[in-house]
Amino acid sequence: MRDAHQVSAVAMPGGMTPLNARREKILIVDLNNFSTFPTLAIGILVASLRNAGHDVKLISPLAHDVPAAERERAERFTDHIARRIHLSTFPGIRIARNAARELRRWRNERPHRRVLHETNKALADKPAAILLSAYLQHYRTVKEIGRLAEAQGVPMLLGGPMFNLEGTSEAWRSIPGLAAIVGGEVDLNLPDIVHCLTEHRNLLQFDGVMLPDGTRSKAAPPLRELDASPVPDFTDFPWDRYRVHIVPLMASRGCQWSKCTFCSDIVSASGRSFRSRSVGSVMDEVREQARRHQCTNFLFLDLKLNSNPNLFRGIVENMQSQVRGAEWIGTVHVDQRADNGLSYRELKAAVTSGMRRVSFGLETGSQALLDRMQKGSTVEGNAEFIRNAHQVGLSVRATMFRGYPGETARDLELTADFLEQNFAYMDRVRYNDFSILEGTPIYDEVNGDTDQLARKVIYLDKKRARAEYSESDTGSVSYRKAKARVLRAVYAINKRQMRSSARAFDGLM
Ligand code: B12
Ligand code: SF4
Repeated sequence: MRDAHQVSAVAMPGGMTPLNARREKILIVDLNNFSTFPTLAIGILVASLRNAGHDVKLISPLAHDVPAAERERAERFTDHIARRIHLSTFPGIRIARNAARELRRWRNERPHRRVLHETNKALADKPAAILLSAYLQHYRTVKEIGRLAEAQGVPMLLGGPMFNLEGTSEAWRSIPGLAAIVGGEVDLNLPDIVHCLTEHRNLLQFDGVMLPDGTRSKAAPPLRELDASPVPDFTDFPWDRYRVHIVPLMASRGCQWSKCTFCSDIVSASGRSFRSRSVGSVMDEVREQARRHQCTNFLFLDLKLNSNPNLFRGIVENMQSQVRGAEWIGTVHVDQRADNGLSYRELKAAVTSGMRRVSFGLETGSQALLDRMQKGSTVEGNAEFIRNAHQVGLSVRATMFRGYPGETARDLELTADFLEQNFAYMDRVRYNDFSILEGTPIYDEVNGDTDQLARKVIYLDKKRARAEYSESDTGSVSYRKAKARVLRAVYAINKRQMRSSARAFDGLM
């Protein structure tokens, strides 16, 4: 028998109010398993349900000894070799490398026995529903959990950053045990959705819902009332297992620029269109989380913390008065606005207010390529930013990629020049192979049947929302030589210890 305590009435779409909203047992499994901090989306879901009176149980794999992947750290020579193989364009190596990649992906995406075991145990308690927040690489785990939920007669609700893409929900909707997929930000209406689910009412009254039979409601609009989103509840995460206590938060969602042709963040459920919170609400959250977790370290997960320079400045001005000794990090975009919030003086003030590390999308050292990507940045602007940030005391991290469609040996040479010239000012470079993700302008370009790029598409992986494409001209000797230079420069940067003031934040981004 379920608990059936009355809770305060919750608002329904169109002003309906359920008369018998009950306290329900809800099970949530965190499919992300970070070794260093709790998952923001899960904290929001838990808080939203608990604030409405529900009894939430969270399974965090780390608490059950499931190994969590560490991200970046000072690299060894073996990391350099692994990257060279990973990014190889030499035709002979490519075939073996691709097979090894597939194998690794298959291994990484295997459902973890312990997660399934713990979930099954919790399902035996007959919660009213099980909720999963999934990245697309979690498909097989979600499928297995769906089977377990179905066997126990517990409805499963699925959400996550990419389910606002119709093709993706479509590719996932036949998973067993699934009651519905939700593609939208549910900070405020999750209790209503859960209420309808457990009462077997029509979920299509909510925006962004797809049912297993393929029927769906209209797309969910981006959530505007961000200040009304609950303070995330991270109390069930295994804090004793984190090497340093760090609280993740978001001061804004989306990106004010929103133009980069490759960017899939801005097509995600929470990344569509820019919205920012008030400084007051961000500071309330900072203070409250510091109190709950005796923690002074914060990780801003905003796509672009300087989208609204006033918000960035507000954080800088207020942080120390809210949490004495606060240290924090975030990601910015070095755009060309007259006021982008990233002047030398502003970066210096940020360091005084506890900022220790900054990450940004450098992408390439070629202006022509930056322009083709519509990155909105200049090579000189990026270089100036890196030097300023380093000089004021920040640890600088940059993300970059190889293989943007049409990239030439010359583009790579310029990238190598850039890294060699700015080597001394950077702590980490994350250098990946380029992926084309669904919903992005570049995806539409390669997916279109009229464009010549379309001929290079190998296949569209709908479940993972990405296109695999073949590259031309990247196997040439000059391209490979230039790439080897870039990789040497990346390794020279990454093998160093990072700035000591920022070490608590190593490997987080
Ligand atoms: C910050 C971030 C990180 C951080 C922290 C991650 C974290 N979860 O805390 C770090 C750097 C660690 C990280 C790592 C990775 N990330 Co990441 N990350 C993000 C980013 C920028 C924001 C995530 C976030 O916190 N959003 C804020 C919350 C509030 O939004 P949300 O998660 O969408 O949740 C809302 C709704 O979706 C909905 N919802 C969510 N879950 C559920 C569940 C139910 C039942 C319901 C009803 C609704 C619902 O309501 C929520 C509240 O509004 C997103 C981009 C983006 N715009 O989302 C990428 C993103 C999530 N990451 C992505 C990826 C691929 C990764 C990596 C795999 C990258 C890599 N190759 O290493 C790793 C995975 C690490 C791991 N799992 O072990 C992809 C996932 C795409 C996919 N394939 O599904 C994204 C979308 C980026 C992208 N566009 O490609 N990431
Ligand atoms: S600046 Fe960053 S978040 Fe904004 S569109 Fe470009 S890559 Fe995406």
